[in-house]
Amino acid sequence: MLDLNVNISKFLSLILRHAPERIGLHLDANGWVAVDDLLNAAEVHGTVISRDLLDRIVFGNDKQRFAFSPDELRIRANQGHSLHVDLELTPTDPPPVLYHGTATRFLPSIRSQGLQSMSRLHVHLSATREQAYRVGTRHGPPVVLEVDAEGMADAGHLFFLSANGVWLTEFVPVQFVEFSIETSR
Ligand code: HQG
Repeated sequence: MLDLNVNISKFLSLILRHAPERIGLHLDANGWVAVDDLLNAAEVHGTVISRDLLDRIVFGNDKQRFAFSPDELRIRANQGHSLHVDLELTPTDPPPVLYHGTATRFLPSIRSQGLQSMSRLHVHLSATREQAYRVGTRHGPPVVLEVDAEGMADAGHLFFLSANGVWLTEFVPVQFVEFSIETSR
C-alpha cells in the first residue's frame, strides 16, 4: 500500500505541477483543477484513484504536497511547479538563515551562477539543515549550503512560504551562499 501511495503521489506531482495535458487536463491560473475531473481523467488514462485514497494522500502525505480548496471540490500542488501558476503567496520575512540541499557535482556551476530555479518557478530552501540534506540526497552525494536570507531580504529579494513549509525565492545570487560549511550536515 505504501508503494502504491508513493506511485500515486508521484503521478499527482507530475500532473499537478508539470504536465496536466498528459491526461487532457488544464490547471487554472492558480494551479487548481476540479477533483472530479482529475479522478475521471486519471482513470481514462489508466490510473484509478478512489476519492478515499486521494484524501489519504492529501491529508496523510508526509510533505503535504497537495491541498484541497476549502470546499474540497478542487485540488492543487502546494509547490514545486514548472508550470506558471500563481499560488497567491504573500511575501514573507524569512529567518536569518535558510538551507539549500544540493549535490556536490552542481557546486562549480552554483559557484559561478548562484542558485537558479532550474526547471521550477522558484529556488527551494529549507528551514532546517536536516530537511535540506534530504532534498540534496535526491541528486547524488549531497551537500548543504547556507543562504543568507536576511541579507537577501535586506537587498530586496522576496521570499514566500509555501502552504507546506518550503521557502521559495526566485534566485539566490552567489554572494549570499555560504560554501565553507558545505561538507557538514
Ligand atoms: C541545482 C522536492 C547547477 C539545485 C524537494 C538542485 C524540494 C543548480 C537542482 C523540491 C544551480 C534542481 C525542489 C546552478 C541550482 N547550477 N545546478 N546554478 N542552481 N541547482 O529538483 O531544490 O519531493 O528542481 O541545487 O523536497 O532539489 O518534489 O530542485 O539540486 O522541495 O515535493 O539544480 O522538490 O520536493 O533540482 O528540489 P530540483 P530541488 P518534492
